Amino acid sequence: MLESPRVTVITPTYNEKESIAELIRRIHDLHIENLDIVVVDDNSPDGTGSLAERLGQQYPIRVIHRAKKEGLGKAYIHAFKEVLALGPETKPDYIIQMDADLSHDPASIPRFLEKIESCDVVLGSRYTRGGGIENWSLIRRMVSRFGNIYASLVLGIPYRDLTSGFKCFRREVLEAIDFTNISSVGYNFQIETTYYAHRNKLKICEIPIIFTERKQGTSKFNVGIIVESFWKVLLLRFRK
Ligand SMILES: Nc1nc2c(ncn2[C@@H]2O[C@H](COP(=O)(O)OP(=O)(O)OP(=O)(O)O)[C@@H](O)[C@H]2O)c(=O)[nH]1
Ligand SMILES: [Mg+2]
Repeated sequence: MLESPRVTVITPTYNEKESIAELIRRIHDLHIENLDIVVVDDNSPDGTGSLAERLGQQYPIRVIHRAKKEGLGKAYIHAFKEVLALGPETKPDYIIQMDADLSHDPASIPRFLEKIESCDVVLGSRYTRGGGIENWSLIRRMVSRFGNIYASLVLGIPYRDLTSGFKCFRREVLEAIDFTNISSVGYNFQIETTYYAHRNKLKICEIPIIFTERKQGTSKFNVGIIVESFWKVLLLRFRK
């Protein structure tokens, strides 16, 4: 029998001590073979990093500790590089990225793994049939909707949810991306990885997800993140 693919789930954390244990437990309870979890913590003042270390005694987790908060884009790039540098025996075939605040439901992971068999990148999409958002204010919905339409028009790419943070990549896709080109810290990071995959003529698929607003912890959403996305999408459009 063929061995099941190796899967690594990466989740960045900054002050997520209320949700990280439940997230890890719910991923683990899916009983997916050959699955590892990487937590990338930016020295959370609430102790998420040390809590994740303790959870590592019970679950297959690796914790990357970074010295200071630098935004989720930097945290992901750090984790991607570490995972891609593993030896051939331990390198994952598929890499899933998801938020740690339970806005992304681990129960969707098997659908990502099914879809990635026939695609290079799978986007968890809130704006495709069957997808949606629970408990977001009208203003947050409008910002997200507008941001997606704007990015899709400026970049000329047809996907419906470009800012989603719940995604799955074949390892080769991440190997082909030059991360030195990526400087975004906020949602634009999500747009950039998908844009580079699109430019490399890879097959990008969307599956519906329901995004639920965080119930615990504090939001890191701010105007700076929106402003960054707005102008960096333009820069991206005109970059060779
Ligand atoms: N390591 C690291 N993780 C971060 C950083 N900023 C955000 N995150 C994590 O990235 C994920 C997404 O960030 P969120 O703050 O949930 O962003 P959001 O879902 O747009 O907004 P809210 O849920 O309203 O806060 C969460 O798991 C955060 O803990 C950061 O600077 N460093
Ligand atoms: Mg969130």
